[in-house]
Amino acid sequence: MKMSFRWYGTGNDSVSLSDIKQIPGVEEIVWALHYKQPGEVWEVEEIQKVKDELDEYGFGMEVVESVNVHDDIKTAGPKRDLYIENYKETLRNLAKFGVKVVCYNFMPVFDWTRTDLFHPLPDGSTALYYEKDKIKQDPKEMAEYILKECKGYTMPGWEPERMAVLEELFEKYKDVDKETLWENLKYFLEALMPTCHETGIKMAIHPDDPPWDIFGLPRLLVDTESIDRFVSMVDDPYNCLTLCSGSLGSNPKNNVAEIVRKHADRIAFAHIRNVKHFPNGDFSEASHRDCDGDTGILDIIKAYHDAGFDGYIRPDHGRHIWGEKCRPGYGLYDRALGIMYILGAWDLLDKLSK
Ligand code: DNO
Repeated sequence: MKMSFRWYGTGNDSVSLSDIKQIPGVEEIVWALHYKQPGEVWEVEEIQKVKDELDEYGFGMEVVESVNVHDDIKTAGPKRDLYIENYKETLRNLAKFGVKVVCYNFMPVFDWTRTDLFHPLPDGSTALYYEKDKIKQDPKEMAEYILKECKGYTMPGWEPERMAVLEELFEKYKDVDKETLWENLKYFLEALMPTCHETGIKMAIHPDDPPWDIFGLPRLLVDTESIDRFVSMVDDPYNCLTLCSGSLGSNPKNNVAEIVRKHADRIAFAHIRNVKHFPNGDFSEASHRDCDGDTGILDIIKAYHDAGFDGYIRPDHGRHIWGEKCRPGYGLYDRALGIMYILGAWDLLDKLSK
């Protein structure tokens, strides 16, 4: 496997490339042009700027997270084919820089959702938290709540520009039920596969987070059955998964290690995150240490190791520790600890298997 670290870019992240360079084992930076709107083409000159920065530190740029998918593609809106053509052009431009994996999601309207971005934990740190009762049925109310609670940070998909047109966005999805969303996803992927073969880029979908319907919007990739459906719906080695243990692991019924064993050949990118469940359905994000949560981190790492996984791995959200001021879930310290935990387990498995 190749260890990677997500970085939001100069001026857009409290973590610097020189900080990341000091974490043992990181080969790749998971990056994106965060200022780009869904549907826009990523131009060569823009990508070149990122490459120049990463080259200075000897980091690879093989994984992009994310090239976001325009709502017209998700809803079969009037400009879907135009935006698909733009997406293909972006893939061709990315391929010129050796990009191998593009992560994206097909969640309607929002990306991931939490009710508290800095929830205090008993050890004095804070973490992302989901309290069922705080999910407002009215998404507008929820957006206001999130904007108020999140100390100036936004969760992806909850940007003020999008919140300003929330009603319009909901209107677009009003006739999109789960089956229609599946069809639209299939249409998108079938259109992209020839470009993926031509460029050597794997499309790696991120599962829905949390893995259940919210605000009356359908969510597709939520459990083993839906993941089985996804991989067979477009049965192509370039149609892959970003297997996020924390997203799927938010539902205690999901056995993530089993999913890894079943679909290792279609996982291009692994997000490793631990989640602790409460009996009422609330959950808190936790440190990467296996016993701090319920996700089965060691089983998952073992499943990847047993499969000879040679894709990309990154620690996912960390807690906020040692007073660090950072994007929710994306600080330096706890993610660096996560890397050392994953590498510790991996190196031992390597040693034991020799
Ligand atoms: C959460 C992330 C997601 C992911 C997108 C992919 O921390 O893993 O926001 O980047 O869903 O498009």
